[in-house]
Amino acid sequence: MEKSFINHLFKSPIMNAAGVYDTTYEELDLLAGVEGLSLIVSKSCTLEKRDGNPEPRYYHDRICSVNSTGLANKGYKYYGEVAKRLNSKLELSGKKFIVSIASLDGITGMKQMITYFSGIDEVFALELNLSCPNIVGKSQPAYDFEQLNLYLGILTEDLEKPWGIKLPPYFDNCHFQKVASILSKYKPSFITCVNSIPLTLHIDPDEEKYQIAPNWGRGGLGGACIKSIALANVQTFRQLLGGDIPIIGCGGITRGKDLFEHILAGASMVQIGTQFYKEGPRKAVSRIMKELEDHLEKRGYSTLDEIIPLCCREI
Ligand code: RRO
Repeated sequence: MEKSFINHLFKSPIMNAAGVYDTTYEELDLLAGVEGLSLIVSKSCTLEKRDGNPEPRYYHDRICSVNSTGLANKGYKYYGEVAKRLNSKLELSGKKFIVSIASLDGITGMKQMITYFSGIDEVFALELNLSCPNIVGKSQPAYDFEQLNLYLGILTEDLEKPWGIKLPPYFDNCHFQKVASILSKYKPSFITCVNSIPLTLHIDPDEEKYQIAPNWGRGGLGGACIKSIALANVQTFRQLLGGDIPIIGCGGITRGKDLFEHILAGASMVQIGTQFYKEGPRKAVSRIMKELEDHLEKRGYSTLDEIIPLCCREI
Protein backbone atom coordinates (compact mmCIF):
# COMPACT_ATOMS: atom_id res chain seq x y z
CA MET A 1 0.00 0.00 0.00
CA GLU A 2 2.28 2.75 -1.33
CA LYS A 3 2.36 6.31 0.02
CA SER A 4 4.15 9.39 -1.25
CA PHE A 5 5.99 11.51 1.33
CA ILE A 6 8.73 14.14 0.88
CA ASN A 7 9.23 13.36 -2.82
CA HIS A 8 9.58 9.62 -2.23
CA LEU A 9 7.22 6.75 -2.75
CA PHE A 10 7.24 4.48 0.29
CA LYS A 11 5.87 0.95 0.58
CA SER A 12 3.48 1.89 3.38
CA PRO A 13 2.35 4.89 5.43
CA ILE A 14 3.74 3.46 8.70
CA MET A 15 6.78 4.40 10.79
CA ASN A 16 7.58 3.89 14.46
CA ALA A 17 7.04 6.73 16.91
CA ALA A 18 10.31 8.08 18.29
CA GLY A 19 11.07 6.36 21.60
CA VAL A 20 9.72 2.93 20.70
CA TYR A 21 12.16 0.09 19.83
CA ASP A 22 14.71 2.64 18.70
CA THR A 23 17.28 3.30 21.42
CA THR A 24 19.89 0.62 20.65
CA TYR A 25 21.41 -0.66 17.42
CA GLU A 26 19.75 -4.04 18.06
CA GLU A 27 16.27 -2.48 18.35
CA LEU A 28 16.76 -0.30 15.27
CA ASP A 29 18.08 -3.31 13.36
CA LEU A 30 14.90 -5.16 14.30
CA LEU A 31 12.77 -2.27 12.98
CA ALA A 32 14.85 -2.17 9.79
CA GLY A 33 13.80 -5.77 9.17
CA VAL A 34 10.06 -5.21 9.68
CA GLU A 35 8.14 -5.66 6.44
CA GLY A 36 5.63 -2.84 5.95
CA LEU A 37 7.50 -0.13 7.85
CA SER A 38 8.49 2.73 5.58
CA LEU A 39 10.76 4.90 7.70
CA ILE A 40 12.36 4.31 11.06
CA VAL A 41 12.90 7.04 13.62
CA SER A 42 15.61 7.01 16.30
CA LYS A 43 15.04 7.67 19.99
CA SER A 44 15.36 11.42 20.59
CA CYS A 45 19.06 12.02 21.16
CA THR A 46 21.11 14.40 23.28
CA LEU A 47 24.76 15.48 23.21
CA GLU A 48 25.68 13.01 25.96
CA LYS A 49 24.50 9.46 26.53
CA ARG A 50 21.75 9.29 29.21
CA ASP A 51 20.42 6.47 31.37
CA GLY A 52 17.09 8.28 31.77
CA ASN A 53 14.68 8.23 34.71
CA PRO A 54 14.46 5.48 37.36
CA GLU A 55 12.46 2.31 36.65
CA PRO A 56 9.63 1.49 36.45
CA ARG A 57 9.15 4.24 33.90
CA TYR A 58 6.69 2.62 31.49
CA TYR A 59 3.24 1.12 32.07
CA HIS A 60 0.34 0.16 29.84
CA ASP A 61 -3.11 -1.31 30.18
CA ARG A 62 -6.05 -1.96 27.84
CA ILE A 63 -6.60 1.67 26.89
CA CYS A 64 -3.42 3.61 27.53
CA SER A 65 0.31 3.77 28.06
CA VAL A 66 2.25 6.13 30.28
CA ASN A 67 5.99 6.75 30.12
CA SER A 68 8.59 8.85 31.81
CA THR A 69 11.66 7.51 30.05
CA GLY A 70 13.56 10.73 30.65
CA LEU A 71 15.41 10.76 27.33
CA ALA A 72 17.39 7.58 27.84
CA ASN A 73 19.59 7.44 24.72
CA LYS A 74 23.08 6.56 23.55
CA GLY A 75 24.25 10.08 22.67
CA TYR A 76 23.85 11.62 19.22
CA LYS A 77 26.93 10.26 17.45
CA TYR A 78 25.74 6.71 18.11
CA TYR A 79 22.71 7.33 15.84
CA GLY A 80 24.92 8.65 13.04
CA GLU A 81 26.89 5.39 13.22
CA VAL A 82 23.67 3.33 13.29
CA ALA A 83 22.43 5.16 10.16
CA LYS A 84 25.61 4.13 8.33
CA ARG A 85 25.57 0.54 9.60
CA LEU A 86 21.92 -0.03 8.70
CA ASN A 87 22.02 1.78 5.38
CA SER A 88 22.31 -1.19 3.03
CA LYS A 89 19.61 -3.14 4.91
CA LEU A 90 17.33 -0.09 4.81
CA GLU A 91 18.00 0.54 1.11
CA LEU A 92 17.24 -3.06 0.19
CA SER A 93 13.81 -2.80 1.79
CA GLY A 94 13.09 0.76 0.57
CA LYS A 95 13.21 2.31 4.05
CA LYS A 96 14.72 5.62 5.20
CA PHE A 97 16.23 6.65 8.54
CA ILE A 98 15.10 9.71 10.50
CA VAL A 99 17.00 10.97 13.54
CA SER A 100 14.98 12.56 16.32
CA ILE A 101 16.83 15.36 18.13
CA ALA A 102 15.83 16.35 21.67
CA SER A 103 15.78 19.92 22.97
CA LEU A 104 17.38 19.16 26.36
CA ASP A 105 20.73 20.72 25.32
CA GLY A 106 19.11 23.97 24.20
CA ILE A 107 19.53 25.73 20.87
CA THR A 108 23.33 25.48 20.83
CA GLY A 109 23.31 21.75 21.56
CA MET A 110 20.62 21.09 18.97
CA LYS A 111 22.53 23.12 16.40
CA GLN A 112 25.68 21.06 17.07
CA MET A 113 23.74 17.84 16.50
CA ILE A 114 22.07 19.19 13.36
CA THR A 115 25.46 20.17 11.91
CA TYR A 116 26.77 16.66 12.61
CA PHE A 117 23.79 14.88 11.03
CA SER A 118 23.81 17.26 8.03
CA GLY A 119 27.10 15.64 7.04
CA ILE A 120 25.70 12.10 7.10
CA ASP A 121 24.01 11.15 3.81
CA GLU A 122 22.50 8.00 5.32
CA VAL A 123 20.29 10.18 7.56
CA PHE A 124 17.27 11.02 5.41
CA ALA A 125 15.61 13.61 7.64
CA LEU A 126 15.60 15.15 11.11
CA GLU A 127 12.66 15.27 13.50
CA LEU A 128 13.19 18.12 15.98
CA ASN A 129 11.54 17.03 19.22
CA LEU A 130 10.38 20.27 20.81
CA SER A 131 7.85 18.48 23.02
CA CYS A 132 9.57 16.12 25.46
CA PRO A 133 7.18 15.98 28.44
CA ASN A 134 9.33 14.23 31.04
CA ILE A 135 12.29 16.38 32.04
CA VAL A 136 11.48 17.96 35.39
CA GLY A 137 12.50 21.62 35.39
CA LYS A 138 12.76 21.89 31.58
CA SER A 139 9.77 23.27 29.73
CA GLN A 140 8.75 22.22 26.26
CA PRO A 141 9.81 24.83 23.66
CA ALA A 142 6.69 24.00 21.64
CA TYR A 143 4.50 25.28 24.50
CA ASP A 144 6.34 28.61 24.60
CA PHE A 145 5.66 30.36 21.31
CA GLU A 146 8.49 32.88 21.56
CA GLN A 147 10.91 30.04 22.19
CA LEU A 148 9.42 28.02 19.35
CA ASN A 149 9.99 30.90 16.96
CA LEU A 150 13.54 31.42 18.26
CA TYR A 151 14.44 27.72 18.06
CA LEU A 152 13.14 27.32 14.53
CA GLY A 153 14.75 30.54 13.30
CA ILE A 154 18.20 29.45 14.42
CA LEU A 155 17.97 25.69 13.93
CA THR A 156 16.65 25.70 10.40
CA GLU A 157 18.99 28.33 8.99
CA ASP A 158 21.06 26.62 6.26
CA LEU A 159 19.45 23.25 7.07
CA GLU A 160 19.37 21.41 3.76
CA LYS A 161 18.05 18.02 4.83
CA PRO A 162 14.32 17.50 5.13
CA TRP A 163 13.29 18.40 8.68
CA GLY A 164 10.16 18.30 10.75
CA ILE A 165 8.93 19.00 14.27
CA LYS A 166 7.38 16.70 16.81
CA LEU A 167 4.61 18.77 18.36
CA PRO A 168 2.82 18.30 21.66
CA PRO A 169 -0.97 18.20 21.73
CA TYR A 170 -2.63 21.63 21.80
CA PHE A 171 -6.03 22.30 23.34
CA ASP A 172 -6.76 25.94 22.54
CA ASN A 173 -7.75 27.54 19.25
CA CYS A 174 -5.44 30.54 19.72
CA HIS A 175 -2.52 28.21 20.42
CA PHE A 176 -3.16 26.32 17.20
CA GLN A 177 -3.24 29.60 15.27
CA LYS A 178 -0.03 30.90 16.81
CA VAL A 179 1.85 27.68 16.16
CA ALA A 180 0.53 27.46 12.60
CA SER A 181 1.68 30.99 11.84
CA ILE A 182 5.19 30.18 13.13
CA LEU A 183 5.29 26.94 11.13
CA SER A 184 4.18 28.73 7.95
CA LYS A 185 7.17 31.03 8.33
CA TYR A 186 9.78 28.25 8.52
CA LYS A 187 8.12 25.71 6.21
CA PRO A 188 9.08 22.36 7.74
CA SER A 189 9.15 19.32 5.45
CA PHE A 190 6.66 17.68 7.85
CA ILE A 191 5.13 18.02 11.29
CA THR A 192 4.31 15.15 13.63
CA CYS A 193 1.13 15.41 15.72
CA VAL A 194 1.20 14.43 18.59
CA ASN A 195 3.73 13.61 21.28
CA SER A 196 2.33 12.07 24.47
CA ILE A 197 -0.13 14.05 26.61
CA PRO A 198 2.10 15.46 29.34
CA LEU A 199 1.90 14.98 33.10
CA THR A 200 -0.81 12.37 33.50
CA LEU A 201 -1.09 10.37 36.74
CA HIS A 202 -1.69 6.61 37.00
CA ILE A 203 -2.33 4.99 40.35
CA ASP A 204 -2.59 1.30 41.25
CA PRO A 205 -5.51 1.22 43.72
CA ASP A 206 -4.82 -2.37 44.88
CA GLU A 207 -1.19 -1.77 45.78
CA GLU A 208 -1.67 1.93 46.67
CA LYS A 209 1.27 3.04 44.57
CA TYR A 210 2.11 4.89 41.37
CA GLN A 211 2.33 2.85 38.16
CA ILE A 212 5.61 4.58 37.25
CA ALA A 213 8.35 5.80 39.59
CA PRO A 214 9.56 9.20 38.29
CA ASN A 215 8.01 12.60 39.04
CA TRP A 216 5.39 11.46 41.60
CA GLY A 217 3.96 8.99 39.11
CA ARG A 218 3.30 11.55 36.39
CA GLY A 219 4.22 10.81 32.78
CA GLY A 220 3.23 11.14 29.11
CA LEU A 221 -0.02 9.47 28.07
CA GLY A 222 -0.26 7.43 24.86
CA GLY A 223 -2.29 4.56 23.45
CA ALA A 224 -5.86 4.08 22.27
CA CYS A 225 -7.33 6.70 24.62
CA ILE A 226 -5.46 9.62 23.00
CA LYS A 227 -6.73 9.01 19.45
CA SER A 228 -9.39 11.73 19.49
CA ILE A 229 -6.85 14.32 20.70
CA ALA A 230 -4.34 13.27 18.02
CA LEU A 231 -6.99 13.36 15.29
CA ALA A 232 -8.13 16.85 16.30
CA ASN A 233 -4.54 18.11 16.23
CA VAL A 234 -3.90 16.57 12.81
CA GLN A 235 -7.11 18.04 11.42
CA THR A 236 -6.67 21.52 12.89
CA PHE A 237 -3.13 21.84 11.51
CA ARG A 238 -4.32 20.46 8.14
CA GLN A 239 -6.94 23.21 8.04
CA LEU A 240 -4.59 25.98 9.17
CA LEU A 241 -1.57 24.99 7.07
CA GLY A 242 -3.33 23.74 3.94
CA GLY A 243 -1.84 20.77 2.12
CA ASP A 244 1.69 22.18 1.73
CA ILE A 245 3.19 20.75 4.92
CA PRO A 246 2.65 16.99 5.25
CA ILE A 247 1.43 15.82 8.67
CA ILE A 248 2.49 12.61 10.36
CA GLY A 249 -0.37 11.46 12.58
CA CYS A 250 0.64 9.85 15.86
CA GLY A 251 -1.64 8.72 18.65
CA GLY A 252 -4.07 5.89 19.30
CA ILE A 253 -3.47 3.66 16.28
CA THR A 254 -4.25 0.09 17.25
CA ARG A 255 -6.19 -1.07 14.14
CA GLY A 256 -6.26 -0.44 10.39
CA LYS A 257 -9.38 1.69 10.81
CA ASP A 258 -7.55 4.00 13.28
CA LEU A 259 -4.88 4.58 10.64
CA PHE A 260 -7.61 5.32 8.08
CA GLU A 261 -9.13 7.85 10.51
CA HIS A 262 -5.78 9.63 10.75
CA ILE A 263 -5.68 9.91 6.95
CA LEU A 264 -9.28 11.17 6.89
CA ALA A 265 -8.26 13.79 9.48
CA GLY A 266 -5.44 14.96 7.18
CA ALA A 267 -2.36 12.83 7.92
CA SER A 268 -0.01 11.79 5.11
CA MET A 269 1.84 9.21 7.16
CA VAL A 270 1.47 7.75 10.65
CA GLN A 271 3.68 6.76 13.56
CA ILE A 272 2.81 3.94 15.95
CA GLY A 273 4.14 3.73 19.51
CA THR A 274 2.18 1.96 22.24
CA GLN A 275 0.84 -0.79 19.99
CA PHE A 276 4.41 -1.78 19.05
CA TYR A 277 5.14 -2.32 22.75
CA LYS A 278 1.97 -4.31 23.26
CA GLU A 279 2.14 -6.58 20.24
CA GLY A 280 5.69 -6.30 18.88
CA PRO A 281 6.39 -4.20 15.76
CA ARG A 282 6.36 -7.05 13.24
CA LYS A 283 2.95 -8.44 14.23
CA ALA A 284 1.42 -5.00 14.74
CA VAL A 285 2.48 -3.70 11.30
CA SER A 286 1.38 -6.78 9.35
CA ARG A 287 -2.01 -6.94 11.11
CA ILE A 288 -2.70 -3.19 10.83
CA MET A 289 -1.67 -3.12 7.13
CA LYS A 290 -3.93 -6.10 6.36
CA GLU A 291 -6.85 -4.43 8.19
CA LEU A 292 -6.18 -1.17 6.33
CA GLU A 293 -6.07 -2.92 2.95
CA ASP A 294 -9.35 -4.72 3.68
CA HIS A 295 -11.01 -1.50 4.75
CA LEU A 296 -9.77 0.45 1.73
CA GLU A 297 -11.03 -2.25 -0.58
CA LYS A 298 -14.42 -2.12 1.11
CA ARG A 299 -14.47 1.68 0.66
CA GLY A 300 -13.44 1.40 -3.00
CA TYR A 301 -9.95 2.94 -2.76
CA SER A 302 -7.05 1.49 -4.69
CA THR A 303 -4.36 3.92 -3.43
CA LEU A 304 -3.88 5.92 -0.23
CA ASP A 305 -3.16 9.11 -2.18
CA GLU A 306 -6.79 9.05 -3.48
CA ILE A 307 -8.17 9.71 0.01
CA ILE A 308 -9.30 13.31 0.52
CA PRO A 309 -9.30 14.53 4.15
CA LEU A 310 -12.84 15.11 5.45
CA CYS A 311 -12.13 18.80 6.09
CA CYS A 312 -11.22 19.33 2.40
CA ARG A 313 -14.42 17.83 0.97
CA GLU A 314 -17.34 19.84 -0.30
CA ILE A 315 -20.34 19.34 1.96
O1 RRO B 1 12.13 10.18 26.86
C1 RRO B 1 10.98 10.50 27.22
O2 RRO B 1 10.60 10.47 28.40
C2 RRO B 1 9.97 10.94 26.24
C3 RRO B 1 10.24 11.80 25.19
BR1 RRO B 1 11.93 12.45 24.81
C4 RRO B 1 9.18 12.23 24.34
O3 RRO B 1 9.35 13.02 23.40
N1 RRO B 1 7.94 11.75 24.59
C5 RRO B 1 7.69 10.90 25.61
O4 RRO B 1 6.53 10.49 25.79
N2 RRO B 1 8.72 10.48 26.41
